[in-house]
Amino acid sequence: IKHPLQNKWALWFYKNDRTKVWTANLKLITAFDTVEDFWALYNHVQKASKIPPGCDYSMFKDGIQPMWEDDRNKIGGRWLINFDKQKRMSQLDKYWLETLLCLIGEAFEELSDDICGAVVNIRNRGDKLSLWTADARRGDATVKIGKKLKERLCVPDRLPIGYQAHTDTMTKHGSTAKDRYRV
Ligand code: M7G
Repeated sequence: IKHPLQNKWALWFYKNDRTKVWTANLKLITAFDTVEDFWALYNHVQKASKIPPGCDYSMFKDGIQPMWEDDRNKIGGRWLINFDKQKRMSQLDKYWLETLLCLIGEAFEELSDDICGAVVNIRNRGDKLSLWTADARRGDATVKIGKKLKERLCVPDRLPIGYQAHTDTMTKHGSTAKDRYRV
């Protein structure tokens, strides 16, 4: 018998095909709800550092699409960690795996219901990792989640990370949206 997870999760791939609209490039790889099936999937797919620039992986609770428009994301936001260009080879895969383990291992405990999923964006101008939560107005819960994420990823205290509401991100063109919270 396999070891059940508390939640069922789905892994998604965003393929950078500029001839299509953003949503059409988003593909569900598979959903899983056991520890064994997570590792089978993780070991089967390319490491984040090896997928082409412009592509993303997302892992979200089953039933939540990894986009701003989903009902469970639309009033939410994300904790965002930016990586220096040279960190892709040395660090990115380790951070992404630890983020996945935080999700399936329910590291956010009683705040689990606030968690929607996580995304890694492979970008030549600097890779990004983000943890998406359900409600950007929930300040205390959001800050607790951000602190826990930093702790689990061993992000040094001197490096603050920011949280942006999706409504701010989607209306911002060019430069980055303002931070609602910082830890
Ligand atoms: P990105 O891929 O999150 O970051 O957003 P990047 O700028 O580092 O590449 C790039 C563009 O993808 C956005 O400006 C949107 O046009 C589109 N996009 C990204 N996300 C997360 C969404 C989404 O959730 N929904 C829709 N409709 N478009 C999105």
